[in-house]
Amino acid sequence: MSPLSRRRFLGATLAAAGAVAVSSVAGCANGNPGIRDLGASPRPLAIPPLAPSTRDAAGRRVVELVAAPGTSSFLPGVATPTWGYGGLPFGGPTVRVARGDDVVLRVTNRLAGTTTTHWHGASVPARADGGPHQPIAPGATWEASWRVDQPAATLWYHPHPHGQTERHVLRGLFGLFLVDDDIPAALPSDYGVDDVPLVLTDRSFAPDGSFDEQHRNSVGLLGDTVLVNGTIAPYLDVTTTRVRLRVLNASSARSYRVAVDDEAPLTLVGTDGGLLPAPRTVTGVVLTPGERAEVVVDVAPGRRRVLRSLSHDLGAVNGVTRAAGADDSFDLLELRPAARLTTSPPVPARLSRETPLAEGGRTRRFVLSNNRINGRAMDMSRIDEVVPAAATEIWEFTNRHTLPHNMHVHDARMQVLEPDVPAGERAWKDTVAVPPSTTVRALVRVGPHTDPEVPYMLHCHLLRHEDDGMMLQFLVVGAGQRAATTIAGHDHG
Ligand SMILES: [Cu+2]
Repeated sequence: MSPLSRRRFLGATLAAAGAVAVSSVAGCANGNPGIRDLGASPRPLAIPPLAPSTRDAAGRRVVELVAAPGTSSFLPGVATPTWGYGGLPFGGPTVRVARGDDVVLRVTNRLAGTTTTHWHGASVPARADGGPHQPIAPGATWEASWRVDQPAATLWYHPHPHGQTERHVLRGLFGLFLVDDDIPAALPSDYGVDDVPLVLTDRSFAPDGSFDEQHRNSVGLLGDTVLVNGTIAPYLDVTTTRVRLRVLNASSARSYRVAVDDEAPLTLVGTDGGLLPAPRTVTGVVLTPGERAEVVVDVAPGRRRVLRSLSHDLGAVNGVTRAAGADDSFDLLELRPAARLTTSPPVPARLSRETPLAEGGRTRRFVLSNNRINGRAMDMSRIDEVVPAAATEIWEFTNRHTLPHNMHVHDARMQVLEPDVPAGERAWKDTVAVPPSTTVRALVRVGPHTDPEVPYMLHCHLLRHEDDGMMLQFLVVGAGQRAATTIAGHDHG
């Protein structure tokens, strides 16, 4: 099959059954509509603009973001009501900050209802985290400020209102949040040229052109149309021999296995929390909702390559893998190298210089079942865990459910303990997949910010599950701080 045909392929099951044309009817079993072949001509990939910033009198970098409704045109001649940040009708500008910056993020809500803005993956004080305890009322402006002190990473921002996250993100409230530090100069880093953000979302459209927000399955809202940075069937003109792709899964429920052509080697250089200690050659990277990966793809003059999502195994049973979109294979982006390319330097053999987390702290156990954690549903007034700042602990997640889940820990630096991966090679994570009937153990370090009254969140990042209450609250405390036992005066959303 030609990678240039831009045909979308069904997963193995339907393809084997002879269902060649993608059909939403055929795919409806288990709530997966499949990926539609729109027959769309490829169009240039939209690149989210960088968010402008100013310096205030104190030298702080100030970024203003306005969340507001807009109208987008994804399908020719079809107007879709959407939400966006920073004047974009859908999605948001890329916020870019550097380690050591004192930053101020000022978010104004021009929506009809309350929202919040969470800095996913950022090490921030709990009051600046943007979770459900920092609501922004319609017309109000909320300010978050902190000193950036974490390694270079591809983070993102999105709403986190109590019970409403899926709807807010689905309508278009998400953007990238890039942290820079002294990145090895040899990694491609010209934003939008050889350092390219790819925000993966999937949507289905109702007959009136609006997003379909009704047809959820057990995993959440699964779309039949893939948008990369809001573009359907995108291509990218490439002018260098290597391109770095920063891939974010900003979807509600769909997981992707990002690959090039048919599993050609690609170079993984970073995960959620930053660069790997050393590059890894892989044939694909699975991203569940909220996860990121940075990959470097080599290209040759004039030879097109196709970034695709391939079917993969989420370890799920009874067709649940299908409900998370993992049976689908489809194109994401066509790379169109020019006839003459600028030669990029080789990928450095050493990337992150971070000291790996040390084992030895206490273990906390979290059992996932029925969209609950340890049998409990989210309660905004209850403190579930109190964690000492800067301790390294082992957090053990056991999925006793038939559904895939993933666990996002706010404010945390995480390294998953994999038997085959030596300590010095572990990736930095903040969101980890926990397939059914498995236990995932991760080293977790929170802090240095402490607050004995305002909690951070631990939750499933499949947005339907999060909204259903698959979330706990934890406080991070310093020596001598007395943790609150309940939270009064919160906004129930
Ligand atoms: Cu879940």
